[in-house]
Amino acid sequence: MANLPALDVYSTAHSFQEDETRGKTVVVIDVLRASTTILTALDNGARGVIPVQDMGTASGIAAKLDSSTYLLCGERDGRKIDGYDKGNSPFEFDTPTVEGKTVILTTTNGTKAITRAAEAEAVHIACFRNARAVAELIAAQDREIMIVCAGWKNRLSMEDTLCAGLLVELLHQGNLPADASDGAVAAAGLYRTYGNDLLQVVAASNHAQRLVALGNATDIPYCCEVNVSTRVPSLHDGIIR
Ligand code: 3SL
Repeated sequence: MANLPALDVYSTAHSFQEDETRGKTVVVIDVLRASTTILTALDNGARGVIPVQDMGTASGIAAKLDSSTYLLCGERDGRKIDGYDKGNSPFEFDTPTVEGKTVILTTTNGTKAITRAAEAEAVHIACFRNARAVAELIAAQDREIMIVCAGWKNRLSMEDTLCAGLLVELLHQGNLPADASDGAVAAAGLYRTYGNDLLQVVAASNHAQRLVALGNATDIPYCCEVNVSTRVPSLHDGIIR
């Protein structure tokens, strides 16, 4: 892809200032599991996903909606929040559950990263499952790109950085420009090193191990499937569609 806009990779939900996003395209990645779950809910017919930072905001939004129209969903530290309809496993968001519903979602890191990017010109949600579709869309937008990995509690996550690297590789097809940002070079290098063993490397990551301990091992291979969806979820007026 020729004449690509400048891009950088940010390693956690808090590694950027909110006002830095203005005028730019932001791609938020939370492979395990918020961005994969958002994509799955929309692929399975959800009307939209409202990402929120905290439970108070989630209840406030729910209180204004007809209870038959939404699902209140989310996790803290990987566990479904007590009293919520669903947690944050993509397998909870099948068609019979989500079709026609608005999903209100609050997660430990992913929805924080998304809401912190809300001042951007465009905010897209990426994971392995839709990486190529996201790369094609952002390459066609003539705006500086910020790839934001959600990470885990302000620490880098292997799976999100690998997915950022895949996006960089798809965009630059192995030929990073001489002035590429350190973030882009590091993420692309990580992907080049481990991309052929994606599932194995992600399964060994800190967060995958946490999910396995919580009984969510089957989420990991699903979240590691690459380019199986052509949908690019995007945030508009606080709702991802
Ligand atoms: O951190 C997040 O936003 C989550 O996606 C974490 S979990 O995979 O649901 O535990």
